Amino acid sequence: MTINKALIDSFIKTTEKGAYGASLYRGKNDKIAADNAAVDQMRSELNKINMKGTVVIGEGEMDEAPMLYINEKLGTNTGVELDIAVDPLEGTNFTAKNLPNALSVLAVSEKGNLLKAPDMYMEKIAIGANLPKNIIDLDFGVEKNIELLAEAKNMKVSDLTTCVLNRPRHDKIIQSLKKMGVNINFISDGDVSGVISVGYPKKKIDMYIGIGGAPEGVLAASALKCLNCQMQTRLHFLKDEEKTRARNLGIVDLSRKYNIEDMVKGDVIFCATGVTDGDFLKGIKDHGNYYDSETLVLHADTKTNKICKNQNKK
Ligand code: VTB
Repeated sequence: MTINKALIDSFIKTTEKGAYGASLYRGKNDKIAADNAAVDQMRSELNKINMKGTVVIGEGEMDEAPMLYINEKLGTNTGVELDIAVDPLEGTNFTAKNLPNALSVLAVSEKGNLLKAPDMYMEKIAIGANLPKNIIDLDFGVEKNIELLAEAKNMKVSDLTTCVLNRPRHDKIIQSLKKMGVNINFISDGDVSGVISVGYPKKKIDMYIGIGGAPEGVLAASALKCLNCQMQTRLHFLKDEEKTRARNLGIVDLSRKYNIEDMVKGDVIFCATGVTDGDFLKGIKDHGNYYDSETLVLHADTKTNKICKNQNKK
């Protein structure tokens, strides 16, 4: 079953509002205030939608997050049952410091179709569209994955570009890439947009690789599904307590490798609105009585892939 197309406008409005809320805190050096404003705006908009919505990826458990917590019910409690993954402010640092690439993001599926990813780390590898299925695999290691991709794209390894989150935990990956002469596009945060960049050839990112947040992984997988790309992930546990949390969310095989279909089943909608100007989208532009926004809108079943530019009343 396809998610009703008319609902898409409501979800666009939701990330627009989230982004607007966060934009009020651009450059104010207050990550928490920016995040709270995004959450607040997003939640109030979601509650206007005619749906029986449930948060499956959100701001955390009920006892730690007053709003948009996992299992929170959203909407007017009429109509279709939907699962909702939110990252009201992806890039709290970017917003606080007024740096590029902060986004307000959500993904929506029918009930039961999104992986309930716990708030912990996840290994991620992603490549673009029109490549042989399942050529990459987290177990192959960096070298083999790079060689296979170069072969499939008929490119020299030294002409490939990867996107990597700049963290000490990626030192080994970075060393391997350097040894092979692969170009690296480092990002300081925001791996949702990092992963998605493989879906847009103009961005010239051939592969995304590294460890980032698991919730962000499922959001990125939702976008890549709409873009016919490939991604594989695996939860990355630092503590035993995280394993318990994963089991509590229904995950049985803790070392499972997930392909996109395992994380996002059936139809999916993805919306991301720019908070600060970025690689994909312009940020919120405040004109006093109204504000401009740019939203990346993806919908699997209708193959929607567009940037929606709106003028919004406050
Ligand atoms: C990751 C990444 C996010 O924060 O969660 C990262 O997925 C946090 O990583 O996109 P560290 O613990 O290494 O700082 C983001 O970059 C931004 O929320």
